[in-house]
Amino acid sequence: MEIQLWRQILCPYELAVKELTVKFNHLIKEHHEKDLYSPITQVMGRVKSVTSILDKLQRKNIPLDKLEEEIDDIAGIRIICQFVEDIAKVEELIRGRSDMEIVSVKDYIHHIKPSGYRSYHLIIAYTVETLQGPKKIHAEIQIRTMAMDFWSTIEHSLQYKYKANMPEHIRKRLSNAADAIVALDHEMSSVRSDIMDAQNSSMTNLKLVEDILNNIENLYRVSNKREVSKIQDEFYRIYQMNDMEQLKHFHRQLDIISEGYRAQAVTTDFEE
Ligand code: 0O2
Repeated sequence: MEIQLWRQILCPYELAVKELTVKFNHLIKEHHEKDLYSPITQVMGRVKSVTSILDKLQRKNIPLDKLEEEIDDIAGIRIICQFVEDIAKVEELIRGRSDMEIVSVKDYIHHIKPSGYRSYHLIIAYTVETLQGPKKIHAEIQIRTMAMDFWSTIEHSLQYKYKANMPEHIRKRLSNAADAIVALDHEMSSVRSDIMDAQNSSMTNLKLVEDILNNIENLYRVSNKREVSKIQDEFYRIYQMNDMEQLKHFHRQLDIISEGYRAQAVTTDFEE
């Protein structure tokens, strides 16, 4: 196939990867903005390389003209979660969408591959708009935990290096590592609620501090500089106490002061 034709074939898949990456990243943002725990931690996307497509065609004995029908992972999205439990939540989110239709599922978490590979794969049908009009393509979404991703990235590199001839001692080490990853995911799940609580309060703390600093900055524009400087010192003092309740109280007090200045400004405007 000519290089130009490869570009033409891959172009809609490139668009799909870009769009899907934006959409999943936006889901993370929406969760954070609503102060909700996001089951998605990170999103990555790639279009399969031409060499990898050619290898797969050869391995599966697929003719070149059946490439788009038979290869489902030309467009690939990887969604990384913190906990195994998050994977089902991500699937639920995808099932609830009108722009992605799940056409098949491969559950390598309950059915671990002989290599030790664990991941949850969804093949989705997704429509992209091209110059020629809408085009429905397939894309593969791999959903896995950080630990599963760590293992499979390393194993993938070794597979690439050794092809079918992976030395037995390395295969054994990888298999041991795969068992350790199962145990690690299990351990992390058992302290999931504590980890989620810690992450939520760290996020709340971050937003509170951001809000306080914005308020102080606004006060700087409308009020006496010495007074604002005192407020700022007080903020640093309370911040160092590492006490969320004190910080919340300070935030409320600051809101009242800011409100007072706003009311004053409206009255002055009105009088003028
Ligand atoms: P690449 O380089 O990631 O694109 P198969 O028949 O198993 O070869 P199929 O039918 O497409 O492939 O489905 P499957 O098994 O769901 O595999 C799709 C992708 O999952 C693979 O794509 C890999 O990315 C990943 N994967 C599957 N099995 C393993 C494994 O044992 N180890 C690792 N590290 N990854 C795996 P490609 O095309 O093989 O490779």
